Order: sequence, then C-alpha cells, then structure tokens
Amino acid sequence: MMPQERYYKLKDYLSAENPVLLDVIDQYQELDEVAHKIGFLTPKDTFTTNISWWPMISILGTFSAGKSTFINNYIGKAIQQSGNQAVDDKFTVVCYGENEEPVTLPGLALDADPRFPFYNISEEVNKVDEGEGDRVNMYLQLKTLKSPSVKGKIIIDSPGFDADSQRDGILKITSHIVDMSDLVLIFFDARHPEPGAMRDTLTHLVGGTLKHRDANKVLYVLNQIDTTAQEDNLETVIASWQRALSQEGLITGDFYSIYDEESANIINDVEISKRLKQKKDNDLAKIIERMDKVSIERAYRIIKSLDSFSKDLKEKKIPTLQKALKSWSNKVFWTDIVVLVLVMASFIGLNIEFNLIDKITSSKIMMMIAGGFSLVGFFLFHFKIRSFFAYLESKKYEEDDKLVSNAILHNTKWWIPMFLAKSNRWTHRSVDKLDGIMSQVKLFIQKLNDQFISPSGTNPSK
Ligand SMILES: Nc1nc2c(ncn2[C@@H]2O[C@H](COP(=O)(O)OP(=O)(O)OP(=O)(O)O)[C@@H](O)[C@H]2O)c(=O)[nH]1
Ligand SMILES: [Mg+2]
Repeated sequence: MMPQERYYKLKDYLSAENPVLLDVIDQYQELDEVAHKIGFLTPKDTFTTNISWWPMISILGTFSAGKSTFINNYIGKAIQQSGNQAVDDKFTVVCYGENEEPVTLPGLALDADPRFPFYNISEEVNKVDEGEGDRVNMYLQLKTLKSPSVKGKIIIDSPGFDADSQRDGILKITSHIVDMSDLVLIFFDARHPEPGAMRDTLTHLVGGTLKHRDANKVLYVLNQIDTTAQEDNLETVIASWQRALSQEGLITGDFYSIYDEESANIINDVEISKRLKQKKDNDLAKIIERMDKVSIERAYRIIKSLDSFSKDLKEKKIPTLQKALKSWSNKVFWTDIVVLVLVMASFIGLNIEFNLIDKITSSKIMMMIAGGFSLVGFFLFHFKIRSFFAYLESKKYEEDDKLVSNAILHNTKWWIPMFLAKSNRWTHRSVDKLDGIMSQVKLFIQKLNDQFISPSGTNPSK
C-alpha cells in the first residue's frame, strides 16, 4: 500500500475517533515528504507504519498466571480458553467485529491487513528465524466479537512466557508487541513469586521493557493472590515478588496485586477474605481505569512520536548524514587526485620515451590515443570508486541506523555531481519543515488537553 492510500485510510478510520488526529496525519505526511526527499525513506515507506494507530493492550506473563481468565473477564465473555496446563500456544488478537459470537481468523488475516500492527510481521519473523514467518498461523490468530469493551481498541492475549523454549520468532513478536502497545500488563503468579521460577520471564520481559522509553506504559500484576489466604502471607509474597523484580533493576513501576473471583479458592477466614478482596478491588479498579484510558493516551503517544521522529531527523540523522557524505566525498576526491597524479606521471614518462625514440608525428597520434583511453579509464574508475566508497559508508550505519544508510546511497547516486551530493542542498528547507512540524506538535497537545482536561481539573492523560 502506498503512503497516499494509507493516509486516506487512517483519516477515514480516525475521523470518527478523534478529529485532532486528522491534522496530525497531515503532519506525518509532511514528515514523510522530508524523509523521502533526503532519501531516509523510499517513496513507498512512511513513518505512519512505525506506530500503532489502534490502541493496543497486551497481556504478557508466565504461563497459567491467569492471563486468558483476566481477558475473558474484561470482555465479559469467555472467548479464550483457560486451564491449569499451558493453554495458549499463540498470540490472540482480540478486536471488535459486527458478529455477536466470536469469530476466529487465522494469523494470515493479521499479516496481510495494513490496519493491524502485525502487518507484514511474517517478513520480520523470517528475518530472525528463517522460514518461521511463513508459518504465521502458528503464532497468531485473530478473534473478533461485538463487545463494547473492545470497541476502538485491540487486546492481545499471549502464550505463557518461557524463555527456554522460546523460538526467535516468538521473541521477535513479543518485543514487537511491547513496542507497539499502549499498555502492557505483565502477569505473574502469586503461587510462584520467588525469583527462580520467574527468572526467564523477568530477564526477557522486564529487562526488555525497562529499556523502553515508555516504561510507564508497563503494569506489573501479581495475580492469584487468593492463594495466599491459606498461610495469610500476602505481604511476604508481594515482598518477595518485588524483590525479584528489583533484582532485574526494576525499582519503580506500577505494581498491582489481584485475583479472579470466580476462579479463586474458597477462603474460609472472613477477615482474610475481606482484606484480600479489598486489596484486589482497589488494584483492579486502577488497572481497568488504565485500560479504559488507552485511546486518550494513544492520541498523546501518536503526537509525541511525531515530535520525536522530527527531532531525531533534525538533531541526529541529518547531521550524521552530512558527516557521512563529507567523509565519502573526501575519500573520492583524494583517491581521484592520487590516481590522476599517477596517470600524469606515467604520461610524462611515456612522452619522454617517445621523444627519445623518434620525433615523427605518428608518436603524437599514439600519445593522443593513449591520452583518450586514460581519460575514459579515469572516469570509469571515478564512478566505480564513488559507488564503492558510498557502499562502505552506508554499510557503517546499516546496523544502527538503517535510515541514514539508505540516505547515503540515495544521495550518492552516480548521476548526482559530487559538489551537489555533498552540498546538502536539501538541508535548510528540510530543517525548516521539521521545525514547522515540531511547533505544530505543541498546538496539537494543547488541543488534546482542551479536549480531555475536564473543568474540575482532573487530567485523564496522566
Ligand atoms: N486461584 C486462582 N486461580 C486462577 C486465577 N486466575 C486464573 N486462575 C486459574 O488458573 C488457571 C490458568 O488460567 P489461564 O487464564 O488459562 O492462564 P493463562 O495465563 O492464560 O495461561 P496460558 O495461556 O497457558 O499461558 C486456570 O485454571 C484458571 O481457572 C485466580 O485469580 N486465582
Ligand atoms: Mg492463556
């Protein structure tokens, strides 16, 4: 799908949701134009694919922690199976559909639909685990149903996390999900709060999410705390859970402790039961509030991403590209000079020799032919060396910054004269445009604030 079509579809979808976001799409379009011009993106790519436009909540965690049970409860329908063995072996994307009864579609439906944040995921998976991406149906499925609690958002249930048996494909999808989600709930099981049982989960999920710039979108949930009733040791269990988390470097974060009333063990002690229920009701209400609020948070996130993409282009990518182009043109220039000097020297040498042998005109013609060949040779060499150094330079950035690497190749195409290639002819206009986008961002945020901040002064975006 070309960017043009994507802007159109996004606008169509968002017009019903939040009109402020319609103007935001125009600014994304501007940003894309800058990136196309400089060559960071190819004309068929767009920054709008780098973020999730559909609010997305993902539930991750250890197996049998109660993830599916929790989702069934939130939706108000038992659409996911639950059980004491490892039940889920794939990711299930739950979203709104017109049918009363849940309909299950294969993962391919997600892979092929650009509206979903899994568009082309099979390609991504293939990159890390060859061949696995083609089996996308084994990893993903889509369930749609008519439930108000999933209207305007996507909820993802995931297989129990067990790093030992995880394939690279699953790890890739997991980190993709964490990246794209507006809210991530990581479930733990109060029956095994000790570090050992959760080490892998902790390292992969917690360690990974920590690095994420939106660390505050992650909620840590200790589930099944009804199981602490027997020994009445809720505090101890929570403490050892948090100790395990802090061993992974997680000191701050939102920690909640809950259980599912229907699945819970019967608690005979009325006092304990009351205390646990109170804790659960309190924490669950906060979790639900965050879940209900994702569309508002998402609007802010989309705008913030626009800002950080622009800032990154202006402050990092453009200067890096300029440096790279300069270094490229220096290398080409000096190589040219050296070769030119060598050619000249051999010419002078030849000339002297010819002069010594005889002084007739045929040698002059020979010299002219030789000169012609050398000139052509030199130009061929020049173009070869241009593309060779461009390749080397772009290779340097391929790992860390694919966009810069793209732009180096784009700006060093053979028909672009050297002095133009390194003169950064696009810089001023582009930087102006980026500045324009960033000042628009401030306006958008104000507009959103006006929309959401109620007169009583509570700001739901916090
Ligand atoms: N005691 C108790 N049991 C629970 C609670 N929540 C879920 N369960 C039970 O725990 C088992 C696992 O629940 P699931 O919802 O299937 O867990 P899951 O995290 O989806 O598991 P996988 O999909 O296999 O990773 C089921 O038998 C549930 O009935 C709870 O709060 N307390
Ligand atoms: Mg499950």
